[in-house]
Amino acid sequence: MKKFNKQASTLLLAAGMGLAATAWSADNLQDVLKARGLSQQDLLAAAKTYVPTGKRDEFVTFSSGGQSGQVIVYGVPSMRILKYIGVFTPEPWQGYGFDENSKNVLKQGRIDGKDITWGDTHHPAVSETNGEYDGQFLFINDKANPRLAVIDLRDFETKQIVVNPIYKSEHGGAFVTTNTEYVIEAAQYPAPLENKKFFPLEEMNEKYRGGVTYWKFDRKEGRIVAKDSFSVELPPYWQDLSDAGKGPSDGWSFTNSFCSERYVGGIEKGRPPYEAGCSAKDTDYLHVINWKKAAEVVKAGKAKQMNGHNLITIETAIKEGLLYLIPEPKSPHGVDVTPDGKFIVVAGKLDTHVSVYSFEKIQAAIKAGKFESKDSYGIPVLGLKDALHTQVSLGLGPLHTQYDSKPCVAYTSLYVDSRVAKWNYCEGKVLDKLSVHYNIGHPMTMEGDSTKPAGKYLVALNKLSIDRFVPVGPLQPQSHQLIDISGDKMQLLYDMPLPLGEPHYAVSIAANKLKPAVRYKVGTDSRTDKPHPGAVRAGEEKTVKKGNKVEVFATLIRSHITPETIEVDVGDEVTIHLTNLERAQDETHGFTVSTYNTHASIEPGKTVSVKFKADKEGVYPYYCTEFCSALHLEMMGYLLVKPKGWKPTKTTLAKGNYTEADYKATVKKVADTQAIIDSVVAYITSVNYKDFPDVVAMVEDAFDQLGKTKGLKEKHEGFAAKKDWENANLWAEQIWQYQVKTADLGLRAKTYLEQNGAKKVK
Ligand code: K7E
Ligand code: CUA
Repeated sequence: MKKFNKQASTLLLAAGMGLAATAWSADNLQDVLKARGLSQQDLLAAAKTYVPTGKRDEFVTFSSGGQSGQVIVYGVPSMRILKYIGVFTPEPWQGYGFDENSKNVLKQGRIDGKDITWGDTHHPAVSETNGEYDGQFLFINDKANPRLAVIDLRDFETKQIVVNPIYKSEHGGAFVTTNTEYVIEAAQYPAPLENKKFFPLEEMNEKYRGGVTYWKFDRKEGRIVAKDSFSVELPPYWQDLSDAGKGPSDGWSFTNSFCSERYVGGIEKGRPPYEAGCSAKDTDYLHVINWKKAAEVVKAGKAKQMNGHNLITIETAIKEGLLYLIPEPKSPHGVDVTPDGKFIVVAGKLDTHVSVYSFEKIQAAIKAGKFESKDSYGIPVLGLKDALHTQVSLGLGPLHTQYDSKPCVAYTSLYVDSRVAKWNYCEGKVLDKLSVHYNIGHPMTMEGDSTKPAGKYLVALNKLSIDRFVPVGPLQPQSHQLIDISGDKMQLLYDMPLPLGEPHYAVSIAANKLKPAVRYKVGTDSRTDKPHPGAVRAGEEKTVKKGNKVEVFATLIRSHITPETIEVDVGDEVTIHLTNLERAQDETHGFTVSTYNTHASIEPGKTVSVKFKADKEGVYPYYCTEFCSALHLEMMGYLLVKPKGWKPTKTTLAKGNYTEADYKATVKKVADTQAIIDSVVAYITSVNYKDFPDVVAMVEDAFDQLGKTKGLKEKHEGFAAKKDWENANLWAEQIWQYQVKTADLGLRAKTYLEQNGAKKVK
């Protein structure tokens, strides 16, 4: 770290001083600037985003993967992509949707008995404790097929998908309440709530509805509990985004809407289109809901059952005093509660203003029963003036707002202007504007919708990249732009192309709040977090055949899969349970069987099953798909699918022509390698390696590998005594295989120690 600061400051110093002094860098730096046509400003931006090799980012961003149905994970400020998490869509690398355990998760997302293998992810949310991101869980919604997913940040895997039982689309999810009691999901396009029920569009007002769903989250189980979840029925206004109250407004939630005109288009019938009819009025409605009260109403048995789900009808919501409306200027898109929970910011995409509502004023009006009117469904409507704190004109097409660590400072995206506006919501004044490229949707600051935003950076999630990147065909990459917000003026630092779906929204969390595991307890089904019934330990591997069902209990460890032959009869249903016995960090094995469309990623300790019907006879290699070790390519086996009634005619395998000389050569190789291992061990133990946890883990793993040679010396010597040179040679060779893995780890540990300043202990 010290080194980094020194280098960075030298770099900046050199730039600032017109590249005068410092011996080591000045000429080089100047040459680079010249050769690459860079300015000082470029250099400054580079220094602010560059994360040197071996160093890590300060923040981790979870970005919606848009139409990919996934989540994209990247670091800030480097903007280096770290992972794609398969959520609503199969993701082959992680075996997601290709092994049985993850298929079970995707199956939860079936609708009306049908697989839906794509999703339109919009808004990720990190779980919160007291309104601060706690880094335990991530939630994300699917707009197209109203669903919500739970990702556990202990392993970054999708654990659960719930289907909204009453909507046909949704948009205002996922937003969590202050202690993640509920995950909020609001509808988008109104439709009949009852499943598979047809009503003509002429009955929009009477039969079509919207709503807001509150999914109950059980943090201990890490799962949503459907039976304890509920929805509040809403008029067929197009509910849009939501946010949960915090601090003084905790217990309440806010959902904006548009098309409160309840317009029905029909361009083909000569009617003006939706875009005209849905934006005709000057105001729409902000829905203000007391969710704590709603939860009590459900508990008291006052909810109706709709498709097996708790629904508080509009009528009940009015009677219980838990639902109010406030006018909001013109076709709003975005509602964001301030970190202190005192204000609610709404931006109208066809208005130049953002409207800042005061929670205190809203409460006072409700308490005083001061309503300006009722809507057509009898819901009390508060006067805009009675609820408003201030309105600020920011520019064209304001959408979403995020917050700074500095009090009262907010950032709002201006879609039409292609700018970010920095402004003060307490005093209602504009502070700065910055152009982005192009047509920004959401802005996103570090921990920007928690009660304690971290400031520092803002990412502009832009809808168009147009001319920013090397062209790659008509479909252009998406664009995330990193902006420095630490000073008074915003500074654009970096453009990141993102080639995987539209970035609607993202959340960033301090990296040190994430505590992901490096391995599973051996035999864990990672999708249920429970012991996998197909798990076995080393030496217990077996193949069991019952009728036409074959079950294989297999293990994987560098560099072999046990068993190495699986024999089945054509037509058998084959299930292979795979347990990764590794304890070493990052020693993942993959698994596939040729042409049977199956794949698994088996991280250390995990057990995964793959299943297929062996419906064609033949010989099908299976192998490890991760280059896990020097002998990775040998980590394979054969699936033999035998024809009906097949009988062997030949019963011995071909032999190698090994001689006594071969055996002796192998024994010598083993002795030489042992000498290398001994010298590495001597080095490692001569320094303070125990002060380096990563090295301690490597050393443990190395000895673990070496431990597997136990008994093999006696074995090869036994065969040698019987002059069985083939077996003698091959068992000696197997010792060497373990030695190679031991040496590999030992050398990695040695390099690490040398590069990280290990000190002699004696
Ligand atoms: Cu794209 Cu939040 Cu769905 Cu606005 S949303 S841009
Ligand atoms: Cu295991 Cu490659």
